[in-house]
Amino acid sequence: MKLLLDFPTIGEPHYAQGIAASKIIERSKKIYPIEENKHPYAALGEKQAKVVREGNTVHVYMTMIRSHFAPDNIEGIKVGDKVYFHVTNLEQDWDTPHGFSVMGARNAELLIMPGQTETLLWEPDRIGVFPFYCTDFCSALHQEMQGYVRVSPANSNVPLTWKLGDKPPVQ
Ligand SMILES: [Cu+2]
Repeated sequence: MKLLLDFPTIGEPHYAQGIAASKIIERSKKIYPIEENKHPYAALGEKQAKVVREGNTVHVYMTMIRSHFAPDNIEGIKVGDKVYFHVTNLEQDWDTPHGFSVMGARNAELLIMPGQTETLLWEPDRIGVFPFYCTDFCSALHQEMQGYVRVSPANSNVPLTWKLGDKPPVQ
């Protein structure tokens, strides 16, 4: 590759690389059309958001759009569960990726492009209330984009419920 430019970036702790925009623009994918999303755990609208328990495995069918998650409040997760967050970015504006992370997860956060669904596994190992949140700056309300999961003891019988905002919980 031909070196075009090389210099230290004073005052910044990272290095930079550059490439001609013309090499990228033609290959850039701007939108993942939501109607083409065939992910088996996608929620293609907030009405499809749900939480399903199968033994110790919990599947969260979650949506994200500026500036909230659905559901944003989940109860009835237990210590020792394997919780799969299947998070669908409902945006159909290009350049509006959202991120997803949950406190205590031992893997990297997700970066989810508009129209895509990605999955994060979380295995809560202690009781408590754990926030999940958007990790990619998405708008002025980015900091509001969060929710909570309550983790109960392994032997508790707290029912699995979830809700969005002030709506009553779904069981
Ligand atoms: Cu976001």
